Amino acid sequence: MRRYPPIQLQRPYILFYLLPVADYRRNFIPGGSFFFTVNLADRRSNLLTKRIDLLRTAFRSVRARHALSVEAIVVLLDHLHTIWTLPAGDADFANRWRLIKTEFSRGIETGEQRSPSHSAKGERGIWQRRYWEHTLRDEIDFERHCNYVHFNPVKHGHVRTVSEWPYFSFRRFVRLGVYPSEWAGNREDDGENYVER
Ligand code: NI
Repeated sequence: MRRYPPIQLQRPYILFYLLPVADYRRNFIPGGSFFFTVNLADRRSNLLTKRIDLLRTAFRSVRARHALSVEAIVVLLDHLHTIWTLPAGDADFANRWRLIKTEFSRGIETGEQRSPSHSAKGERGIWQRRYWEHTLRDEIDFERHCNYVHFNPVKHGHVRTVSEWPYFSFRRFVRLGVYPSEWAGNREDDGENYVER
């Protein structure tokens, strides 16, 4: 009588495909994973995508000097949303943002309008000084905010389907097996209170 392999043999394959999905959530560190919304001062500006090269350089240079894991990011015309993980015991995201903003601004020709508070401190007027920070609570919160980040270009009406947007970490997530390439978003994760102006 012919013997068939036990069905359990298939399990490693299933695990192989499931693991990467679970893996990205494991990057969550309690008290060390953050969601940010960071805005340009001028909301009619498109400097972030127009000078995406500068923004990439600014991120690269801060990452060369400080531990910083960018878990997810979307760059829109005038603002960005991103999820960072910092090493345990180091929650100094403020300094990292200061460096990124300063380096980006340095590459932009001067002459922008400056608010009185920017002028008073001798700062450039490219970025809004304040930004939104939310410390992610758990892996579910982490996952929801990743979904929020990647759906954002559709939310803002820049593209009709998620995969059309060029400036975000979506393709990395597709490679990891987190999303199918035609991922249509998860509207229930598209919370109203993630601070969009
Ligand atoms: Ni947005």
